[in-house]
Amino acid sequence: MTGLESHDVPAAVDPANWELRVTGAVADPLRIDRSWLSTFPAETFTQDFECVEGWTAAGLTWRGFRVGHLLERAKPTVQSGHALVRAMDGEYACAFPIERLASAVLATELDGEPLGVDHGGPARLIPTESESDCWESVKWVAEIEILESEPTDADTAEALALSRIE
Ligand SMILES: Nc1nc2c(c(=O)[nH]1)N[C@H]1C(S)=C(S)[C@@H](COP(=O)(O)O)O[C@H]1N2
Ligand SMILES: [Mo]
Repeated sequence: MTGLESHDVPAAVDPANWELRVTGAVADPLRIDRSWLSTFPAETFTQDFECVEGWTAAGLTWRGFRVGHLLERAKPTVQSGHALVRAMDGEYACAFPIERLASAVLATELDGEPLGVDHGGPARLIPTESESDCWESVKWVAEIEILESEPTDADTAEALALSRIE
């Protein structure tokens, strides 16, 4: 019991073959597997999660890796100001200003256990600021694409989340 709601896991989500790619406007594109990810400094924090559909999960304790540490390895170009975080299921993607993304955590544990696939494991993005939208908490993160201009059509997360209301 986490307090999070349960949603279907899309068929394309395959945790056994998970890796995270950092692509786009970077000097060094990365493919990060679980063992490399585990060498980055980890941090733990507790937050409430509130969905725009009207439910809240109180006091979730996440553990994971600050996205900024991954971006330091990839070296975004000086012109890059945006990023698109894509889920393993293909269609779902959420845009961020790069500074906000750098402060987010890629969580691999929830409440002291490995994050299960039902709640976005192996890796779920958790923005660390208090003001964030539920659809920014991207489950099954597979790719961070660094961009020099703000994505429009590819940023599907808000519309998909709002389409679930009523
Ligand atoms: N890949 C992906 N991530 C996603 C979503 C989604 O549909 N696909 N929905 C978002 C929304 S709107 C919410 S409220 C939470 C739901 O998280 P839960 O399934 O763990 O309750 O996931 C967020 N992350
Ligand atoms: Mo949501």
